Amino acid sequence: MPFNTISVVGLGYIGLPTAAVFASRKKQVIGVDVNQNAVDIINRGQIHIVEPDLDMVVHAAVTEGYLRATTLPEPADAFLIAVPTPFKGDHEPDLTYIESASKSIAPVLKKGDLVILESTSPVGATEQMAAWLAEARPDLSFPQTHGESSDIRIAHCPERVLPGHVLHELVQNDRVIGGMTPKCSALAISLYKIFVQGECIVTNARTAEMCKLTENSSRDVSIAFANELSMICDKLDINVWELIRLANRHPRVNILQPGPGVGGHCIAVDPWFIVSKTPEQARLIRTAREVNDSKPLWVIDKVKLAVAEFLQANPDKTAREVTIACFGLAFKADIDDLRESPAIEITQRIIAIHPGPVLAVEPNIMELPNSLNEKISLTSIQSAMNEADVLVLLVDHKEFKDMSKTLDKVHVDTRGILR
Ligand code: SAJ
Repeated sequence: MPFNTISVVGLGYIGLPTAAVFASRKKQVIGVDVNQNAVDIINRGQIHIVEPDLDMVVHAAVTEGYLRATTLPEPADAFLIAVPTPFKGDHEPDLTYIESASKSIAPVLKKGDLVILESTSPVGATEQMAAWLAEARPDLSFPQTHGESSDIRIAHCPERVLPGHVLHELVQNDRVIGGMTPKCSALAISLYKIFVQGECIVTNARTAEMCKLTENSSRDVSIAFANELSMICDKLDINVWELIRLANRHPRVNILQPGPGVGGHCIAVDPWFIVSKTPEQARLIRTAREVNDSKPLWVIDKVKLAVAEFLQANPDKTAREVTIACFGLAFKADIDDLRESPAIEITQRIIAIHPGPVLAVEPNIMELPNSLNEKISLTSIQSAMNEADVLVLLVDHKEFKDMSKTLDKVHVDTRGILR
């Protein structure tokens, strides 16, 4: 077997499940992370992130001795780099984590090893990673200079799993394999075939990089179309949810759903990697980002109008006496992930401008994040429905689905829950 030991660098939302799934196939897996706390938690058989069923798989992998975490890379036969690629300044991709991860594994590389970049990356990042590795290890040969005879094989194989369904999608999804040479791709396929049941489709590294960015940009543009429609329909006094339902009866139309904006760690970031490389050409992709990023502010204007409507109907009250309840804080339905959530941004803005009490309802969490917990209280659906004067519906969690039956209050419905 070519892979006795597999190292996964970056034990976050992608790296940890990937490490755990390799370990569940009885491979020796060394997980590497700069965060000592995360390393300690994993070595206790626990997890520091939220993903359904991941705790059980990690616990089994650690207790059976297949998965071990460390802060310092150790020799392995394959290295998968799954570190964050955020953007900096004017939406320029920040490759610092890939740079430090590649420099940290370089000293332990040996002839025959495979290095895979899994992090979502701008086009050219895999070649850049190969250059960093070659610079650190002049004694080894790399595909960019030695082609098929290189000592080290390198590929880009982007992850494409949906948060909340990671363990299922890791195994079932097709995988795009972008080797720097055909032999690099072939070795990467033999690695992924350890657990991937979907098809492994070969291309080159640049196309694989662009493919991942294209997938998320395609979704961002589609959501922007739905969000733009919602703002147009609001002006024209048309129910956008009904409109989309009707338009989608056309056999070749499939419009997505408007919302309060686009959250998560990927769709609101990845399109910028295309825009920053080709600003002149990527006009639609940039505009989609701007439309989606502007949606929370549009929602805030609607909340101000809703408060004004309530005050008009209740002239004995002042704004200080108006209670607003925000329903949902997560970045999408039925998960507890609050990071990069437009619902959080909107709730924070409401707290900043509204002089009266603000309540938050989020059935998927037990306590509020630090950014909110001193300013508002976490409340049950029922008490928020009773106490609030204005309801702001931000996430279509399943728990909110039958609110419409009892709702006779002023509200802003950003997800069409009450349609
Ligand atoms: N959203 C809408 N309307 C919709 C669909 C989504 O407003 O009709 C919003 C959601 O509420 C959320 C945001 O978009 O705020 C993103 O949610 P999502 O479910 O579209 O995507 P993510 O961020 O959870 O995961 C995406 C996935 N990419 C695609 O579907 C193309 C996933 O497969 C990727 O692996 C992941 O990004 C990633 O890691 O890149």
